Amino acid sequence: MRIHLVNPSDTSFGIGVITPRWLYVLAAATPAAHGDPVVTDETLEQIQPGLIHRGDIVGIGIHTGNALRGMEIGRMARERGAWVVYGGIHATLYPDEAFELGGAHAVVKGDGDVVWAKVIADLVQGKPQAIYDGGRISGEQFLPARWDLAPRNRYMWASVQTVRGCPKHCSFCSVWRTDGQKPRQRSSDIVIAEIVQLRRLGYRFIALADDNFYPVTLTDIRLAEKQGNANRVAELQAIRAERFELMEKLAKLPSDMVFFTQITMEAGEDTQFLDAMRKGRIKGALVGVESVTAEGLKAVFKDFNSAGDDLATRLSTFREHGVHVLGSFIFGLPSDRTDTFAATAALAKQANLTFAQFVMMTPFPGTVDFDRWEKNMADAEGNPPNVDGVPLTRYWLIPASVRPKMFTPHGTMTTQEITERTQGVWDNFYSLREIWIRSKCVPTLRGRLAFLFISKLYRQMYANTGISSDSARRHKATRVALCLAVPCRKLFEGKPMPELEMPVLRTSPDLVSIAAK
Ligand code: B12
Ligand code: SF4
Repeated sequence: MRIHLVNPSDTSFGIGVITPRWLYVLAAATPAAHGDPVVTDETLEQIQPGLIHRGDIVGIGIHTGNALRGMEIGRMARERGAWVVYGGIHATLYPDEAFELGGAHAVVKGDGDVVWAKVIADLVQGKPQAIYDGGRISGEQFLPARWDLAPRNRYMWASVQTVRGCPKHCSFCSVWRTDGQKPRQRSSDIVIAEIVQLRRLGYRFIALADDNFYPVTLTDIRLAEKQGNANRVAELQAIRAERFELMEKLAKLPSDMVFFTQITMEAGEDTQFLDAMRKGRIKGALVGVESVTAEGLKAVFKDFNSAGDDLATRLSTFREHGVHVLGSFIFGLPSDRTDTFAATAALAKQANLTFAQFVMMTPFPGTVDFDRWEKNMADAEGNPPNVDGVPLTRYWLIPASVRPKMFTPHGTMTTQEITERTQGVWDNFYSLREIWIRSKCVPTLRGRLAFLFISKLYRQMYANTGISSDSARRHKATRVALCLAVPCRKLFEGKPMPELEMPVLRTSPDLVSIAAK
């Protein structure tokens, strides 16, 4: 009996940008008595059905975007006589689909780190429960991943999670509802130990795959102080101190390492935090800008973001303190007008963004937007429109070739218009001329060329994740991305450092005072 872990994907590039962390965490959660699991990441290559035998256990992790492919794999595995188990955010939200359409014997909801061993034990006995609730485990229980099982020289970035959960409540995001609003932080020593293991293996570039790397803002602390809530102030300061401690320790790692994370814009008013990020070589961060207008931000419950002139200043502050920004924007919000596209493109330049992504409004399950949309879609009898018999409100089950590109009709623009204008903003931001201007952020000619390659790869890979305006364009983008991926990956390679020691870690006494400021 073998255990398989499969990360589904319709498209395989041979090279992956970021390691799908869950695969290697679940590998770590697999009891040693069962041997090393067979790990298949379909973003690299498709699964070989012949590897799966009667009595094997096949664990499949799905998010909404790859759920349909995941269910195809599950049916195939079940036909071959294997036990089929689903996990991941989509299975957590829609366990019934995995049983009805994906050949599931069991579904794990929530975190898999602790419960996976019990699932395996039950399957070995031939007595699985239908649903296992892995819950929201504490930061100390997060398992370090089995990086020794990741194929060598196939990924550009490894991924390590330092905190899970986010205190905000953006309407388009499911994280605060599924992962919770209470930050669950891992101890900095455990995070550093995992990163040291990765550097020993030759990974220089690490994505800190956090929901929000800045879970406590200065405003949060000020508010708690104003309310005279001493316990809350102490709790927030402890979380903040832990962040500084982690960044101090990152700074002690080899100087060729580069980290990237996801963060809210509020960090732009906390220059002490940005300076610590720079020192810790967290050289870039995805910042959810979402909209350049105050109405747009209100619509997505993100009015803690800045708008107007203040927005460009806030974003530029990151860059001034040595942190590059990948700005993330949403198009298709009810308040968007035809001039929003040009205004967004102009802001992206004015704010000195190094990278940007422009996504189309999509109601993801588990979000406030989805609940609202699902209600609005129903007719008088409560039935939503459908495509070939599949309700639009289960759009992920509609084959990609006939799946609509936008789901929320816009008041003043057609879907085609929004798609084309979105595409125009991508083309403009990633034109050779614009990339070359931005590449000035790296000092050498070689570096600038590398920047150009990576920018083009990013743009092409993104064109494949649903925003492209037609399938011919999507296929072309996949071909170009395939050609760019191999040379790009080489740029990320590091010489393995098998002798690398854990840095001497001594908590600096300054940290307590930093946190208190
Ligand atoms: C890092 C990250 C990224 C990175 C890296 C992705 C990668 N290759 O790993 C980048 C920036 C590239 C990215 C891109 C996108 N992402 Co993203 N991402 C995340 C983030 C913050 C962390 C993922 C992670 O590594 N977690 C750490 C691992 C260990 O946790 P995990 O995956 O949840 O797995 C645990 C459990 O779910 C469970 N489990 C998972 N699988 C299985 C399988 C089995 C068998 C079992 C038993 C258990 C199990 O056990 C695991 C361990 O506890 C999540 C938020 C989140 N909290 O999940 C969003 C998230 C997954 N992303 C999301 C989205 C929407 C996207 C994009 C579509 C964004 C966009 N608009 O373009 C793209 C899609 C990319 C693609 N084609 O796949 C959504 C998905 C929503 C949904 N319903 O599917 C999330 C939930 C965030 C959100 N805003 O709601 N993402
Ligand atoms: S979009 Fe970002 S800030 Fe908003 S709830 Fe999700 S993780 Fe938090």
